[in-house]
Amino acid sequence: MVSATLLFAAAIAPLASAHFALEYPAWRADTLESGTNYSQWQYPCAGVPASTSTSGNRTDWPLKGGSLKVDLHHPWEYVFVNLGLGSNVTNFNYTLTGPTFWNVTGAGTLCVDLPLPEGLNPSDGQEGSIQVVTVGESGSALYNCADITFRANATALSKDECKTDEKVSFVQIKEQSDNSTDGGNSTDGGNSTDGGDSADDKKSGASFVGLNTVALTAVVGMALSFVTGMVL
Ligand SMILES: *[C@@H]1O[C@H](CO)[C@@H](O)[C@H](O)[C@H]1NC(C)=O
Ligand SMILES: *[C@@H]1O[C@H](CO)[C@@H](O)[C@H](O)[C@H]1NC(C)=O
Ligand SMILES: *[C@@H]1O[C@H](CO)[C@@H](O)[C@H](O)[C@H]1NC(C)=O
Ligand SMILES: *[C@@H]1O[C@H](CO)[C@@H](O)[C@H](O)[C@H]1NC(C)=O
Ligand SMILES: *[C@@H]1O[C@H](CO)[C@@H](O)[C@H](O)[C@H]1NC(C)=O
Ligand SMILES: *[C@@H]1O[C@H](CO)[C@@H](O)[C@H](O)[C@H]1NC(C)=O
Ligand SMILES: *[C@@H]1O[C@H](CO)[C@@H](O)[C@H](O)[C@H]1NC(C)=O
Ligand SMILES: *[C@@H]1O[C@H](CO)[C@@H](O)[C@H](O)[C@H]1NC(C)=O
Ligand SMILES: *[C@@H]1O[C@H](CO)[C@@H](O)[C@H](O)[C@H]1NC(C)=O
Ligand SMILES: [Cu+2]
Repeated sequence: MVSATLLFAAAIAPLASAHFALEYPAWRADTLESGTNYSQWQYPCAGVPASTSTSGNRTDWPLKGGSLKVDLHHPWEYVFVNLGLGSNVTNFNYTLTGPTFWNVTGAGTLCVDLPLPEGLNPSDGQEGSIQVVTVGESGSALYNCADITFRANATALSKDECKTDEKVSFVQIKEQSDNSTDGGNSTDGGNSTDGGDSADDKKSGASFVGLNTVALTAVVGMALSFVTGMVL
């Protein structure tokens, strides 16, 4: 006889394994660990409070932007990386995946150097938090945050430390700049930058936080598709 608890456990296990890890900068806490009340489903930072001088992780990050390393577990997902300034951030109002967000294909490690949006010039010692959001096909979202201190003496990860798995790549989702009905009329050469070095788009770093929020509203109902997807 199969108990309800067992069924529940069986359903939860693939869910947990499908979540993602933020490897660098160090996340606020290991939100994949069992026995905590953290949940990656929870906006804005999986229920993990910001680090303080006595608790949590805060990583020195270069003044012009630094490395980001995530471990993704899905065949593909959309990824948003947002930044907020302050020591206890509530407003993640800069995007580091500008002007939009990425479509990442392949499960595994993705490591990129992310420049700050133009015009954002934090000072040495300025604190902030990075929020990484992944959105699945159904629109449900997962969150992890890392706290940072901008430092003049901080450096990006070395090439050895920052490697993207061969099977992992991403494309920038195109900005919907105009109205022209969306039917394959791509006269603008829109070849989205691919993998590797971060997009040096001079596109104003316009904030797509709004779009982000829209995409993240429907946080329901994904569990089942995950479960079936991962179990079968
Ligand atoms: C800090 O980062 C480490 C390494 O990523 C992680 O294992 C730990 O859970 C994080 N949080 C705390 C509070 O140490
Ligand atoms: C999780 O929350 C419950 C209910 O608020 C609390 O009793 C428990 O101690 C919390 N567990 C941890 C690991 O914080
Ligand atoms: C950070 O902000 C949250 C929400 O506004 C608040 O509950 C928490 O106490 C703050 N933490 C610190 C260390 O100030
Ligand atoms: C982001 O929010 C901070 C404070 O919450 C504010 O000072 C800053 O001007 C905002 N920046 C943008 C680009 O909205
Ligand atoms: C994102 O990539 C996945 C798999 O590579 C694909 O199925 C999906 O259609 C892509 N989404 C967009 C908007 O390009
Ligand atoms: C960078 O500067 C900060 C503050 O002055 C210091 O705490 C830290 O150890 C320095 N880091 C390196 C790598 O020199
Ligand atoms: C987009 O389409 C709407 C409705 O058709 C129109 O009112 C608006 O002016 C258009 N905007 C641009 C930039 O073409
Ligand atoms: C593509 O766009 C141009 C300029 O707006 C228009 O003249 C042309 O008819 C469009 N072609 C198709 C196939 O929609
Ligand atoms: C994108 O770039 C690649 C390599 O430069 C090229 O082979 C491909 O045809 C381009 N695609 C489009 C839609 O321009
Ligand atoms: Cu998942």
